[in-house]
Amino acid sequence: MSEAGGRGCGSPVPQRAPWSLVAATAAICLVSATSVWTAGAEPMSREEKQKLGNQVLEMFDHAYGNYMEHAYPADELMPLTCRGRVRGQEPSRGDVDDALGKFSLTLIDSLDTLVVLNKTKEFEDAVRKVLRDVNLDNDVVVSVFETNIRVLGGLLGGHSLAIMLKEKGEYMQWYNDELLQMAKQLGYKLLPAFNTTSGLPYPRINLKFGIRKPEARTGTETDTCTACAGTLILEFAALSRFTGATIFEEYARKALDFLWEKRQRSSNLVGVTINIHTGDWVRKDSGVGAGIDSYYEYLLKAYVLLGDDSFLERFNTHYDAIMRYISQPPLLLDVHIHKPMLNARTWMDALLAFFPGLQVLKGDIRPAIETHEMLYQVIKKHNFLPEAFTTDFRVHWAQHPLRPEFAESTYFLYKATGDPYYLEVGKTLIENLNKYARVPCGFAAMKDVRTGSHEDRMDSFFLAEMFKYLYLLFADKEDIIFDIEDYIFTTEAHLLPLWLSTTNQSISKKNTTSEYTELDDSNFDWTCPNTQILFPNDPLYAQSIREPLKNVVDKSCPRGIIRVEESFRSGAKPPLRARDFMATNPEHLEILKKMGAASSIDAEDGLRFMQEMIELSSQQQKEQQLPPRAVQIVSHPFFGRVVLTAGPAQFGLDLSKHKETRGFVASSKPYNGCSELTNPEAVMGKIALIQRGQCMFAEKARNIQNAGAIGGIVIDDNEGSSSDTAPLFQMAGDGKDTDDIKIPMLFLFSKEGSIILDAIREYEEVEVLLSDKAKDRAAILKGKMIPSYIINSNPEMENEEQPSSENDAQNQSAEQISSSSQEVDLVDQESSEENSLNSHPEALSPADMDNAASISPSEQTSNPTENHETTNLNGECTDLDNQLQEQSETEEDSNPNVSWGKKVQPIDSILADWNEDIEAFEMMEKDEL
Ligand code: DMJ
Repeated sequence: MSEAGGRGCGSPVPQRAPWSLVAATAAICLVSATSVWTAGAEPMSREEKQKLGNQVLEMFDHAYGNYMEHAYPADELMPLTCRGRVRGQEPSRGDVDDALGKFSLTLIDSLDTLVVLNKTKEFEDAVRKVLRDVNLDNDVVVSVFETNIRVLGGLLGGHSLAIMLKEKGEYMQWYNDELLQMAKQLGYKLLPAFNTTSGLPYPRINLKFGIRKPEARTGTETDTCTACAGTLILEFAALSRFTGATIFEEYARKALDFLWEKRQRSSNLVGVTINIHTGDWVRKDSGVGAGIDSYYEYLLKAYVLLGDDSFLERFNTHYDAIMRYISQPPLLLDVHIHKPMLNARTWMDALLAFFPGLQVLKGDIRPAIETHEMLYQVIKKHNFLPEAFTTDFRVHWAQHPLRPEFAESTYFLYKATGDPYYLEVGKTLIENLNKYARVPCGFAAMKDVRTGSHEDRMDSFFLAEMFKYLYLLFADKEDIIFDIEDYIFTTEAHLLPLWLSTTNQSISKKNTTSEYTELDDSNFDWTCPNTQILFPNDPLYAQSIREPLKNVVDKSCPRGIIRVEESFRSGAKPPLRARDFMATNPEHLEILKKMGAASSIDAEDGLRFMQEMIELSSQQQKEQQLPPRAVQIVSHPFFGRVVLTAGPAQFGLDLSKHKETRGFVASSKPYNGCSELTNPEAVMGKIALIQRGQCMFAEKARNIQNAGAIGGIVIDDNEGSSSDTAPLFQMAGDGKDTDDIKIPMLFLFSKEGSIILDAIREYEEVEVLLSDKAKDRAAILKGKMIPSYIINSNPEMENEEQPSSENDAQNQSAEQISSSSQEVDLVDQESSEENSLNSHPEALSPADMDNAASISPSEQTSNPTENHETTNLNGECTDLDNQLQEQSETEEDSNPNVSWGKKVQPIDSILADWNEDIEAFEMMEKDEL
């Protein structure tokens, strides 16, 4: 979600009808407040902002350059294996793959980002490539929603900026609406999806064969998500208004009208999924995140772009309901549409991070600041926003596919408040991306924010959205070659010009079913000139809202969060929550007895209590399991940048309780490790690589341990298996006592394993770190004289950082070493829903005698003894993670395996090392991985 920067109140808006002017200024007049705004955080200098802006440009080049060099014309880059993701050639990831239509998705999604980032020449080249290479007629079943927001939106955003550039007279002089023609062709390909009695589109369509033909392999679905049906109007209306072909806008309006009619009338909420034939709600839970998010976004933005009051009225009706039921500041919690006082779950998903940005557009800043602050603290705890996290801020789903929503909200909050605090937030996002997600061949999604492990995935929205918002956050007006305030951002951050509101508008109300009345003034609350209300003359306004929430995440513990939640509610005694329940407490027993009997409120509490109990108990079951581990490649040219998700073993050294194990890897002979090793000299003191199969995991462990190995990595023998597509599992023992196995053992699927095997072939000496969580690069490079640009992945800093003398070198080294290591978070687990799309049972089934204790990802979690937060006797939260972390740091100091890092190196050797590392880094940058 998003909206362009913003024209100040009173600025002339040419070519816009009066109502459109109101809409546009309502949305963006907040910006006028920014120029006068100074809040608690230190202002950021122009130089610093420019430096950060340049860093964003460099990062974009790294992502886009690697895509173009190694993946194009494929849809997406696989940044770990440095190749393109071609649908059908990789194991299916389920619905996620429905975005891939063999139409060079990343290139199309990146088009208007190139212009925003001032890369006009590259834009011109990219447009030529799209026109030359992209085929929209492939026999592929794609998601209508994703194709609309990413491809249709990408083509329209590209067209919008192409005509802007052409008009300026320097670039794109040859352009003759070719992107628009492609967009129109694609629009017609999507239209058959709307062939339902309701007018809601089918969720998928075959680009070549449509819906109904037998070859289409789709058209049998009955349900779609609300966002899927309700996120079309901006692109479809733009297509109609650009081309004059009214049909697109009409279809999108009809779908929106139907959703509006189907809203739950007493709560004014909509569910997550709906039957496209009957209009019945299939999932009756309702939130602002996954499945619904951009439906709300598009109602408000349709009003801004099209100036149609009915959209504002609908948005406001829904918004009131959201603020009444779902908003539980600083949380946003899903509820049931029929029983909106009943929470539908105890966790939140990462997609809702767009909502503060939408609230800025609406003009409701206070809750936007609160939710954003809460999200930022979750990010500070885990470096990224996990896909889902619980109300007590534990990880629920551990992945993070480099989603842009939080950056988007940060940008809008900065525009609205001018508070430099949000620039610092952006700086942290940049640092974390470089530190934890950057790999030699692009940026890799986080497979698990707790371990820091990567997934071989760089989604196109990372280029479409993340870099735009980050760049715009630090840019001044003169840093952008056009006026961003003349455009609205789609949900994929594609730019559509506001002048469309006055173009071909006669088509807009044909065939719509709803009747609209004149809007009363309440619909325009918070719009210009109400900045006085938004920004009372208190320069610390935003900070004063954030202040009480400063420690909301750190201070929370499973019981503490209840107090936090409740402290935001007023009035009656809070209901008993499952997490608080104690069977020994007579008061609790009394409340239980009353539930379901006395009143409807008690009944609702009872229902919620039961639901929470079920969820809690399944969560507790999961917490009996072990979480995934990390294999981090630390030797050059990887330098800790590549982190692979590994399965733990139920025997051997438990890496969560002990120091990590670091060593060079060596293949064992026989490779299956099922008999005494014939190459003990090769594996002695090293981490042995063994192939899965032929015998028990424990037997392999004993054989390599007897040969002197300090650890073992079992690599799956099912070719092509990957943690991206198969649920991870723990290696079980052999049913006997395994106490004799002292070394750590980890499991890698074949794809991750082959990254190490390829590295050995290429570089011979490959050193890895086995741990519960990827370690900070500065700690990994301890004692190595490596320029910090390698650690920070910012080549720009090369000149600044080179030490001129031995002393300088030593100081620099010390500085790097002191960099903090990551927090340890042991307790969280993924839920079964997380990988329901990704699970490949065949990859799991043991093809041999390995008795894998197969667990679904939902079951991957930590030992209960590893609970990271507890309540001490004084009722305060204590953080066992920190204690464990401290403990492990102390142990590390005395660890002979890492003592090499402290040895004093003569200067010649330091410089030799350094040169070697620089060379390696340069090679790496040339993608010789
Ligand atoms: C993007 O494709 C769009 O922002 C969409 O609305 C939902 N989220 C993804 C990125 O997370």
